[in-house]
Amino acid sequence: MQKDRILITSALPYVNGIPHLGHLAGCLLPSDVFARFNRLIGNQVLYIAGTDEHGSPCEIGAKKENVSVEEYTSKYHNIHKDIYQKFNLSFDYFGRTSSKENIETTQSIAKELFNNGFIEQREDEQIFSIDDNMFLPDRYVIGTCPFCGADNARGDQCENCTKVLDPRDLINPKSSISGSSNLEFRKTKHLYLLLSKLSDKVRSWVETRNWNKLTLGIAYKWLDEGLKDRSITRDLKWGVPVPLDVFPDMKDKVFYVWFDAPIGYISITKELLGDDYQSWWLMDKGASEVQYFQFMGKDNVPFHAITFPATLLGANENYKKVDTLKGLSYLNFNGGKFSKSAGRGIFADKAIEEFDADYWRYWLIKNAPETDDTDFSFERFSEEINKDLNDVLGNFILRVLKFYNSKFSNVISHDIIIGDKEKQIISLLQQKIHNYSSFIKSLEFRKAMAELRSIWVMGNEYIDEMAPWAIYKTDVNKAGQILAFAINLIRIFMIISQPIIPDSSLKVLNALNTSGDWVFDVEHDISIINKGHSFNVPEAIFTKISSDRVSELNEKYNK
Ligand code: B3M
Ligand code: ZN
Repeated sequence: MQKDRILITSALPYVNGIPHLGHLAGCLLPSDVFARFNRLIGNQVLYIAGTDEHGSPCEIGAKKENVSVEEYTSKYHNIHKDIYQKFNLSFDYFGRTSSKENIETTQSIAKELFNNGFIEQREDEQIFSIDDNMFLPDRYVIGTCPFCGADNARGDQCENCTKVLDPRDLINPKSSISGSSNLEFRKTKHLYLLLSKLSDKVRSWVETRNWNKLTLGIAYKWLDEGLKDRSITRDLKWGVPVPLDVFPDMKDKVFYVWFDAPIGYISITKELLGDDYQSWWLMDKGASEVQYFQFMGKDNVPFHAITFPATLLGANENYKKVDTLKGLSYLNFNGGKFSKSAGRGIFADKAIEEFDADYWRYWLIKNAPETDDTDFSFERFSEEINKDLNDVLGNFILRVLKFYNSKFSNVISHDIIIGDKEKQIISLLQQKIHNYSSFIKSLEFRKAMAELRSIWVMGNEYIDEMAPWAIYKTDVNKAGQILAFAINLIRIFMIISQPIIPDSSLKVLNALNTSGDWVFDVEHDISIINKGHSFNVPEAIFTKISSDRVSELNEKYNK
């Protein structure tokens, strides 16, 4: 079989602060399921992510913690990495955008853009805070909103009325860093990416994209409104320095974080593969064969559908660009936003202390915020974990294995007999596994999960209908055959569940002394475990979440 080459990137989470469940649900987990699935069916996968480490929030975070920015970003990079490992995210590499590879790659792409005439230097006026001794990024200027009168509107946007603002619009502006209103306009030079000049190139490229309606809608909205030239540098110390050999009067400037962050996808690949990165990223070096999937929160879509492709198109047409783009909505907590300051919501480091990764993975993928925001509550979480993982899946597995082991032994001594009922199950299962795979391939995770759950349900229906417990009293051999067939169902169920609940699947597959290779042909796979094959009965696979526990959790995380 011809292997596909699949490149997968997950939006790079900002390094400042601890990730919450929303970050996992709305980007990282779906990308991991997709990566695991593709590996499972035999494709060649490269799955890349990392932390987005530049921008003023890191400078400010470091100041608050009284450490250097390097120490600060390293500390949080490690926290992110550790948490994602605990959630079993299977990145081939988890890098960082502050790496030397990213600095080099960003600088060289900027040079290419400049040489091709797509970068220009312009002089601007910008707010300088005399007491902070720095130029203030727009969102660090706060004041009264001229539209709705809310205090504390930010210079880029008013959160109250959502109007997009210019810091000049604010009434009584002050610095959100020091609170000082000792501000003035100062002239400063910046590099502009000439998106207006790149617009036709981007449009022709977008026209070749086989994207969904939503993504195309966003892309054309931007294109139709006209792409505006964007400043891609900032007056900050922390960031990718502007290369002075090409831009000699740009001392003490760094690139804007959104300019260097997506270039991180390329540089993180370089860090992992060295020169072999080319076969994934350069069209004439093999990347034309690659299918590239990007996962991100919906607010990141314009950057991935327009500005990053524009950057690459302007630098060198030979760069691989995204084929399929999956933008996801948000996860809410009990109807509101996750908020650290308000003590609302559970953050990823705590979540994984409360429950095993598979519980979270199952729930968050089943309820992936695909079309709408998803609302998390411990009530819904426990209800679905108890029903689906315990009653449907876990119970089926344990009932069958325990019964066989106690009435016969842990070595199979029956043939796999395919009667009418079994025939029916085989063909339905074949169909459903096909549907499940198609849904994952088309990134429809909720539909895939509904299919998976309905596959699990087939196990219980089979033994309820065949009633080996009752038959055992009159026909011991027949009861054994039914159970032996059911044991093969368990094997198939766990093989296909691996991308979602890898730990539990592996535990059961190990107990069955069987491999986790993908099922191509149910008719063949259904008798892999046959006479002479031994198994162990695993201890409880999942544990129910009691209503007392739910109250405790609400007490703890929803003050
Ligand atoms: N760090 C935004 C976010 O975490 C941003 C994504 C960068 S992707 C190159 O939502
Ligand atoms: Zn407002």
